[in-house]
Amino acid sequence: MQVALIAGGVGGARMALTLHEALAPGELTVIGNVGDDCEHWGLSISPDLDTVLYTLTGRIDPVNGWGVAGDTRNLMDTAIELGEDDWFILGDKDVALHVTRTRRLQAGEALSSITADVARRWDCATQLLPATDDRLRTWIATDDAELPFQEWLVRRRAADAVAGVRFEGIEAASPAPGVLEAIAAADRIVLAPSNPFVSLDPILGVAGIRDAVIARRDDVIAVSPVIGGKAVKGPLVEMLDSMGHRPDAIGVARYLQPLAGAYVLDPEDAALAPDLDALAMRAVVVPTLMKDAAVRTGLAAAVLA
Ligand code: FO1
Repeated sequence: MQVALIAGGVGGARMALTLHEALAPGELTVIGNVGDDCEHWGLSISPDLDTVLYTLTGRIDPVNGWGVAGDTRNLMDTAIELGEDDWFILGDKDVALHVTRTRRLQAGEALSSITADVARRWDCATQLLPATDDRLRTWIATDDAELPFQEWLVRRRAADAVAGVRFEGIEAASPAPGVLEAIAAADRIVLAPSNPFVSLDPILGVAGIRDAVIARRDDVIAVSPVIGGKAVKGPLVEMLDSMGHRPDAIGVARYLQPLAGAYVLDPEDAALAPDLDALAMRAVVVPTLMKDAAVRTGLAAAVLA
């Protein structure tokens, strides 16, 4: 069975692991968000692609959900002594990946090629594709200013209410090699429990991707990133509210309605299932908090059924 997962953020990486564990090698393709990419200390960083790589290869820091487990901060400590910014944490092992990516991008290699090579070297049987090889950057509009995504999320701790989101470069961006093919060839397309505004939209907004998913709506299933009115991680509920959407699992379902014919709700939200009828979305109720292998197995079975 071929499965394409559209994924961003920590929820996207956990869903990738859920499907990766359930499927045979080579059956899963993850299409990852690059809108969160940034340059820091001169390094090219792709947090969402790296979080998938670290999660699928057993390297992920289980507490933060990003970065490498047990990583040290020797390089960072010295960089700070020398006057570099201290607000974005880069562990030593993580930096090694950014060094190789930066060097290879500067030599003219595509991000998709570098990502595939890293996945191969780390024996990752799942194919990981950036949505695009072109430069795409998410900007967050607040009442005072427009901020680069990581400055808004990490430096300012998502404290500023979101008035809007802009994807710099998206009009000119083309899908990376294999992205549209993976969507067309998939038996099942999964929209991860990711923030739809800042994790899914910068993927879906790349030329042709949204239309390719809509064309497959009957085979598309979205997993709610909201459980009991709370986001599993990140400022999604506040964003739903500030951007005029219902701040719960149905608010997200409405937003994804044109794309997905089925929607997974956690049992905590089972009472919301009838609301999906009006959206022509089939309700699937199964535990979605991917904290242990038993939940991941059950969620994968429900999504792939
Ligand atoms: N998140 C934080 O909250 N603080 C950090 O200092 C931080 C550093 C960081 C470095 C590399 C990386 O791949 C991810 C990092 N993240 C950090 C997480 C990142 O901001 C978010 O997971 C995603 O961008 C959200 O999709």
